[in-house]
Amino acid sequence: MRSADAVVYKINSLEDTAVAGDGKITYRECALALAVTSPYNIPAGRPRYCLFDVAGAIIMQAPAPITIPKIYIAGQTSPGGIEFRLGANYDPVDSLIDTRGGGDHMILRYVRARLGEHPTRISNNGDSIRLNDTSHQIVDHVSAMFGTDESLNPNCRDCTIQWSIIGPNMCIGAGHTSSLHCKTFFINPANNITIAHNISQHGQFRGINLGLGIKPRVPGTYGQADVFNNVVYHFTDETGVISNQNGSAYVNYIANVAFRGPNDKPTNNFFAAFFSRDTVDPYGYNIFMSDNVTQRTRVQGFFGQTVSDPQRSAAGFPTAADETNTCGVNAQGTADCSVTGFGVIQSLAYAMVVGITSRQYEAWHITGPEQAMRDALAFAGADLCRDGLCRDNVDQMYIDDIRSCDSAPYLFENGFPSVVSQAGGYANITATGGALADSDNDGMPDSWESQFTNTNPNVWDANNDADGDGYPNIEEYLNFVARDYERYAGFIGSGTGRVPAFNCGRPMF
Ligand SMILES: [Ca+2]
Ligand SMILES: [Ca+2]
Ligand SMILES: [Ca+2]
Ligand SMILES: [Ca+2]
Repeated sequence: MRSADAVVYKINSLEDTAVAGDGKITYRECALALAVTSPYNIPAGRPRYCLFDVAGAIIMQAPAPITIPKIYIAGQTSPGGIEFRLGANYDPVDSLIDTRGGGDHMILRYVRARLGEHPTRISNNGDSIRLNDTSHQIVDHVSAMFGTDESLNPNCRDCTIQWSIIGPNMCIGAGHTSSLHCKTFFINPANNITIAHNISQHGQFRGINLGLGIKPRVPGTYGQADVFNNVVYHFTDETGVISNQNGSAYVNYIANVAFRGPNDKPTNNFFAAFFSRDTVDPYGYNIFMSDNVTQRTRVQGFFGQTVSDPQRSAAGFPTAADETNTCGVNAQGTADCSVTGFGVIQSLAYAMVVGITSRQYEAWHITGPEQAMRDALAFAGADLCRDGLCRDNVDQMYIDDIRSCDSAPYLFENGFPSVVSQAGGYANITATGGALADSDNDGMPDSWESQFTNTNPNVWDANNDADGDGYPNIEEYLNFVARDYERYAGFIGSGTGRVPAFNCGRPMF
C-alpha cells in the first residue's frame, strides 16, 4: 500500500461508532478515514492501516463504504480474531466491507465477514464483502459467509482473491427480494483478476461466476481471469459460469476441484458453463482449461485413482445459452465467430488478454488438483491472529464438513439455510491478550521495533523504509505478524490432511 502520508488506526473498540475525541478508535473511523483526537491524533482523509488491538465481533449498524484510497485492514494483528456482522439497526441493509468508486488500493487480510439474515429488512445489497468498481484490491485469508445477496461480490480491476472461504449464503427468506437467493461468489465485471486457493461452497448459483470486462460495457471490451487451485463444493445449479455479458473473456482455468454435494443436479451444472446470450453479447472467449477435477471430469492419478475414468467434458452450455453464438476472439479481443462452441476451449496455450505476451507466474504457484484441495482445506479462511493460528469454530466446521463429505455434521440436510443458527452460527472468539506496548503509536510494538536498527520505538516511523526494499516499516511488521516469510510461498504444496474421495463418493454426472 505504501504512502508517505499514511496513518495508523490502532482499533481499540469493537463498537460501530465514530466520535473523534471519545478515546475509542473504531473500524468505522479507519474505513471512512475519519479524524481521531484521542487517545492520539489521527488526521482525516489519509491512506491508512487498520490494526486491531481487540478481538471479537464488530456489529455494523450502517454502511461504511471505503471511498478514500489506500487501506490495509490487518486482521492478523487481532489478539483472537475479528468477525464483522450485520447489526439490528442497519437499515436499509447494505454490505459489511465495501470498497466503492474511489476506494482503490485495499489489502484485506485475516478477517471474517458474516452478514446474516435480515428477514424484515428486504434488500438486494446484502453482500458480506463487495468490491464495487475499484482497482488494486487484495482479499487474502478472509472468511466471507452468510451474505443474502452474495457472500463475496467483486467488481474490480487488478485484484486478487486468495486463500478465502466463500459461502454459504443465507438463502431462503433471509431478506433478499427473492425468497430463494443462494448465489455465493459473483465476479462481475472484472479484469486482471486472480482467483486462487479459495473454497466456495454450498449454494444454488454462482459457485464461481465470472463476467469479465467493464460495466457499462462498450464495444471491444475484454478482461482476463486466472482461476486456479480453487475448491468449489456443493452448488446445485451453477458451480461455475463464464459469461461474456460485459466483454470478451480470457480465462485460465487450471487445477481446480469442483465436487458434488448432497443436493445437486446435472442439468445446466458445469464447471464451467459458458453463458452467451445470442447476439445480445457481441464478445468472444479464449479459454485455457487444464487439470480440473469436476463433477464430470477426473484427472488420471488424482484422488487415489490409478486408471483413467471415462471422461466427459467439464465444460458445457446451459440451456439458456446459445452454443452457436459462443465465439472465439480475434487479435483485437472482439468476437471471432469462425470459431464457436467448444472450439473456444483449448489446453495448449495460456489465454492471454490483448497486450500480454508472456505468462506472469512461476510454475510452482500452481499444484495439481488433489494437492490444491489439501492446501485449501489446510490454510484457507481467517486462520491466523496476532498470537498464532486461530481458525474459528465456523471455518473449522465447514472444513471438517468437506473433509468428511457431510457426515459430521450433516449440513443442509433440510435444504438451504434461512438463519445463521442453521448454518453453524457465528464465531466464538476469545481474546488472547490486550494491546502490546507501543510507545509512539505507530502500530509497531516496542518489543518488535527494539529488535531492529532501522526502527525506533520512540519515533513514529511507520512509513519509513530504511532498508529500501519498498515495504515501509509498518508493512514489514504486518507481514511479519502474518508470517509471510514462511507461509506466503510455503502454503503451496505443503497442506496435509484428509481429502474426500472423488465427488465425495457421489456418481459422476
Ligand atoms: Ca473515536
Ligand atoms: Ca511503535
Ligand atoms: Ca517507531
Ligand atoms: Ca522496508
